[in-house]
Parts: sequence; C-alpha cells; structure tokens
Amino acid sequence: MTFTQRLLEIQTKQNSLICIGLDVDKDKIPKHLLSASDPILEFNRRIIEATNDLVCAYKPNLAFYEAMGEVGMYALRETLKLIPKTIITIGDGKRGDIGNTAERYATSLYNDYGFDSVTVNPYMGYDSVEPFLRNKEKGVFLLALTSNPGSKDFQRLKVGTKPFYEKVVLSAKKWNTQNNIGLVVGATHPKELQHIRKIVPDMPILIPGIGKQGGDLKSSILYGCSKNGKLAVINVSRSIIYASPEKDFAEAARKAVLKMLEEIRS
Ligand code: OMP
Repeated sequence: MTFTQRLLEIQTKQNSLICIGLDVDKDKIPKHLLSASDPILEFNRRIIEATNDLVCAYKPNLAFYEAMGEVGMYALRETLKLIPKTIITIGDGKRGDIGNTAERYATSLYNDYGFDSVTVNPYMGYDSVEPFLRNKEKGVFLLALTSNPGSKDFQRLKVGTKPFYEKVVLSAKKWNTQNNIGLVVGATHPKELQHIRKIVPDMPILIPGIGKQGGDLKSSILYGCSKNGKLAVINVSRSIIYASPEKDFAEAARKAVLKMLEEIRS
C-alpha cells in the first residue's frame, strides 16, 4: 500500500482530516506537570490519549525536541511509541541536503525514529528529495507555499510566467511515480491553495497556519480537499495543545478538536 492510499484509508476510518502538531515547549505546558519525571512525555501522553480517536495524524516538529537536547530526543522517541499505529506520524524537520546526506536523514527519520512521513524542503532539487521517496509506504510533504510572511521572498518570485512555488508543485507531480508525495501549502494562502489543488487533484496537502497564524479553516477545507473530501491534512499545533494552561489541558485539547471537527463536517 502506498503512503497516500494509507492516509486516505486512515482519514476515512477516523472520519477526520485533523493533524495535531506536537510542538511542545516546556515554558508553555501546565505548571503541575513540571514535577513529573518526564514533563514533556507526560504532556504528550495525555494529549494523545485524549485525542487519538479524533485525528488522522500527529506531527511532532523536531525543533522543539532538539532544543531540549537529549531529554527532548528521548521524549520524542517515547512519544512516537504512544501514537497508535493506525494514525500517521509526520516528522517535521524540513530536511533538504545533497543526495548522500539526504539518504542519512531519510534513514534516521524513517528507520531509526520510525516516522511514517516527513517534511522536506525541495530547494536543493531532485537528488535531495529522491532518497525520501524510495519506500512507497513512507510519505514526503514537500514545502510548496509556506504559511509564513517570508514565503513571498522566494516562493512567489516569477520563474518565466509562473511563480516558483508552482514549479515545485509541477515537479512534485512529475516525481510522484510511487504515489507517496504530498505538498505543504499554508492556510494563509487560500486562493493559491485552490489553484494548487486543481493542479494536483489527488495529492495529500498538509495545511498548517490555522489558529495562531491567522489561516482560515473553512477555506482550507473548501479549497484543500480532493473531490471526495479527503487528502487535506489540517495541522493545528498551539491552538489545540495549549487550549488550556490548567490541569484540564487534555480535555480542553479534545474539546478544541471536536469543535474543529464540527466545523469541518458542517
Ligand atoms: P501552529 O501555528 O502553532 O499551529 O504551528 C504550526 C506548525 O506547522 C509548526 O510546527 C510549523 O513549523 C509548521 N508549519 C508552518 O507553520 N508553516 C508551514 O508553511 C509549514 C509548516 C510545516 O511544515 O508543518
């Protein structure tokens, strides 16, 4: 089964397009957890237990764990063990380097950590992406048009008559011979999302930027989904995991996801 087929199956079974970003910051977790033997792991455990029946994916952003050194990396590995195998994991490291280095990154993220999929920055071209594509069961989300203000600096520059990000989308389409490539398109660009979905009707699109970054859920669903209402992966990190700073944080996270699901389904 290819990555995209598996994602589709999981989204159907879970009846959810939501991905929770596990971007855990020790300064932001409820204070009572700081006395736990591993506060980050405990936080993630509670969030995963409270939400795993409502989501299609979890996306730990590696930066948050790397920033904590060995303690963080341990928490990340243990967190991955807590995520049911029926849910997709996305290792968000936005990797991108020459071929032999990319190969090592792919080995680390897929085989050592065991992520089902990763985010990759395609700026260095095909040879930097290809090692991540070899296993059709593993997925690659290529940055196309990112959610941040700086996305205009390079991604929107015209190459001939088309913006650079569109070249990325067209290349991704060409490289997708194993049905395991997806794109990243920020929720902050609804018009472009609609245009990109037309170019790649059946490719997964990871859509971050809802909540704190100001992206809109309704337009992300309307423009980001495939014809059968799937393959958009709506990522939300802070607005869900920090829905409450108190002891009820896990229940509050669940409530926040339920509210989003209601909005999506309506
Ligand atoms: P919140 O803004 O807290 O929901 O977090 C967004 C998450 O998505 C962070 O982990 C970002 O690194 C990530 N992200 C973006 O915000 N914008 C992008 O264009 C791409 C990503 C990503 O690849 O996940």
